[in-house]
Amino acid sequence: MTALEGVRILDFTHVQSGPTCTQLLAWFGADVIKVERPGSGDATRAQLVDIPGADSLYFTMLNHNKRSIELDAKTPEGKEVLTRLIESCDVMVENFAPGALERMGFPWEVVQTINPRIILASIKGFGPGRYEACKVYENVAQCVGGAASTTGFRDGIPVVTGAQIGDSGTGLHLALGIVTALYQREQTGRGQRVSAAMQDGVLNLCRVKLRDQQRLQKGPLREYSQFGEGVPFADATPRAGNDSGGGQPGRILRCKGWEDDPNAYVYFITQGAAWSKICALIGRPDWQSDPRYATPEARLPRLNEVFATIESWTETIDKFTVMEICNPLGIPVGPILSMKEIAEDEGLRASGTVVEVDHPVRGRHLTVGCPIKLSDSAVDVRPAPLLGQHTEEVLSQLLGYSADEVDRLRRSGALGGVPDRAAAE
Ligand code: CAO
Repeated sequence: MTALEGVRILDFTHVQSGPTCTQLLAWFGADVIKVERPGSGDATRAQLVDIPGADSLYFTMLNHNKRSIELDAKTPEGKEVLTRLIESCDVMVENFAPGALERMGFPWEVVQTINPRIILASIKGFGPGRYEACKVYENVAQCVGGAASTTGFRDGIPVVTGAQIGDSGTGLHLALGIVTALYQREQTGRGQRVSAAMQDGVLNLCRVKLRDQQRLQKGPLREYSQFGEGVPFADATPRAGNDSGGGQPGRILRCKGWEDDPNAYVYFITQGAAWSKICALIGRPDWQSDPRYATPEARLPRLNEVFATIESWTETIDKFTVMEICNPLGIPVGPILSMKEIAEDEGLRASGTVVEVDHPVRGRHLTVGCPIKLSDSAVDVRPAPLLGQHTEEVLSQLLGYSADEVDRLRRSGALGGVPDRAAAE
């Protein structure tokens, strides 16, 4: 048995943010039925295509373990099917542009009337207010949520991060909202609306930067490199390069081979508790007792010198050796792993976080499995569905349509053309 067995999700999501949410729910055992526009489906199926004729990795890596049906929800017949789906599902998830669901004729009031137990979960770019009607993609969310203004180096332009905190991050927030609402429904018997705005999700992940904004009003941020460099602070949390976000100063330091390998670096944290071990390791035992270096507070104006000295040691060995030496000593470090190294990482494969999946059209491909491990709910990562692969199965088995009725719906154009069954089998 899986954790969400018996929970049925009407998955009206597309692109990245919504699909990451419903994929998590599918991995936890929910029956996720992805509703897609006939003929084209989720736009990501055809984006960044690497194998002509096959759904892109963009799509296949975000839609594992789901079923797909083709349905034009704007035709009368399509609306009839959608209404039956709303009746029989526990959760409806969508991340259309603001107002799209309403234009389709399915605002919350209608959805709730059709099924008072349903949970309607939505992702939008912004919450209520000035920008609520705007469309938003990942990098916009990173910019308006405070990530870009605080990422990068002080003397450079704002930078967005490769971690998709706007899309996948908000999907994760929404998934938590959904299971929380399902839990509340156990007590009340009622569904509810769950909303997650991408700006809010990014800001939630940038919480420590809003912390620093307030600390700044009381004085300089002494753990930021610019403090030691004597560069005055302006009135907003600055970009802090690779400075550690917490009270334990850290930096990215060169390791052996950095001249040719763009990832021959290690993140090194000078945690107070490990200071004596660090001093011994880098050949500066005198720093343990020297009052200019002995305490974290005394070191703050000297971080550039401290890290340059540590780097003259890390430069002599490779990043994995740094980790092997430092870990037993309790010194927190981390090698900068490339995507190539991550793809080949035996530990990640053993834990099921990096998985190989067989797709009926594209063949074997690599994906990121479920990053959350439940001891009593095993995850079996299955390939993403082909467009409309389960249209007839869902209509007949779940909604009880007869073959004649399905035929009528297909002729109306609400279900698209005949699915490519050969490819699916
Ligand atoms: N049947 C009938 N119509 C369908 C349909 C279906 N099965 N699926 C989608 N549509 C229609 C929608 O109803 C909408 O029609 P209207 O414009 O007439 O209302 C239309 O398709 C386009 O939907 P959209 O506006 O959501 O898509 P878009 O490509 O224009 O915008 C995006 C994409 C992501 C910018 C927008 O959906 C959005 O802002 N979503 C909220 C924020 C979000 O999730 N962003 C992250 C995306 S991942 O980077």
